[in-house]
Amino acid sequence: MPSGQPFGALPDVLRAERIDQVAVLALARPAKRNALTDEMVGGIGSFLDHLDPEVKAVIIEADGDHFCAGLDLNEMTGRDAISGLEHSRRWHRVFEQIEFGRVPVVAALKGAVVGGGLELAAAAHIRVAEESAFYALPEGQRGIFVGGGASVRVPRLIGTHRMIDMMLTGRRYEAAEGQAIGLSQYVVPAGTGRKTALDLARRIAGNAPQSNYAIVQALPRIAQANPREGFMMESLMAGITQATDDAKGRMQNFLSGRAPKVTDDPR
Ligand code: 1HE
Repeated sequence: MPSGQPFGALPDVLRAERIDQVAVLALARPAKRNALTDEMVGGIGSFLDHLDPEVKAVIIEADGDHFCAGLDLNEMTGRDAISGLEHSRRWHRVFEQIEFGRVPVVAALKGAVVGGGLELAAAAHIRVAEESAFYALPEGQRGIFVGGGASVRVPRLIGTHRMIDMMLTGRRYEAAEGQAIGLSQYVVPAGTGRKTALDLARRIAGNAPQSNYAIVQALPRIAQANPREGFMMESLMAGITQATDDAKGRMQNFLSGRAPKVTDDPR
């Protein structure tokens, strides 16, 4: 890996930095409301491919007032059906790297989280929304369909009926209502999204890697599995995680009074 490019070759519309065990990727195209070009989506994939093994959590945030205005519509006008299909599959590959990558991903949201921007956010594990955040799926108004995984991920968050309403009517959810229906886990005051995301990412980074791996890799699969296979997968992960020296040490720390109690809220 070239030393000057610890996160791979990123286009200038993405910016990456490392804060201890957390890698932060910023969408850096605020003049275009961080609308996603092919180059940006490829850059997100490259960033994830080049994560240092020391990195234990990732934050995706955005410059400017808006998280992301979705797909850059300029890049869509000339496509035929097959290149449109291939384009969608490329987004799927990169967003799958987010959802099923090595480390948990926290998205720090504000302003527009729309179209492909919501698809990107939905691939993250934790969404922190500033009060300015709003969500919409304007694909119906643009004459197209979602293509970055929303039809799979968004119904899991809010139910198919709400997504149908968003797409048919252009309904927009504001931050508080978005949190209430499951679009984000947190709503925080303006200007504090990055700090909250970093606090959460540091806590995630402090967990045992085997637990984080099981949570990110196994939990979503168990949730979609037939319960018989789900229970078996759960037992396998339970056995594997508790057999690690790391888990044994952590349990011993609690038993000898050296670990925080659940009553000690870390927030
Ligand atoms: C864009 C895009 C874009 C802004 N592609 N250029 N997404 C949408 O349909 C959402 C379209 N965007 C908007 O509704 C608004 O731009 C916002 C609500 C996000 C922000 O409004 P505002 O008033 O702050 O900014 P603006 O003046 O509308 O936009 C600033 C510039 O960004 C302007 O360019 P300029 O050269 O005139 O300054 C806009 O054209 C540009 N811009 N959004 C291209 N999306 C894998 S399938 C996914 C399918 C989708 O994501 S479809 C949904 C697309």
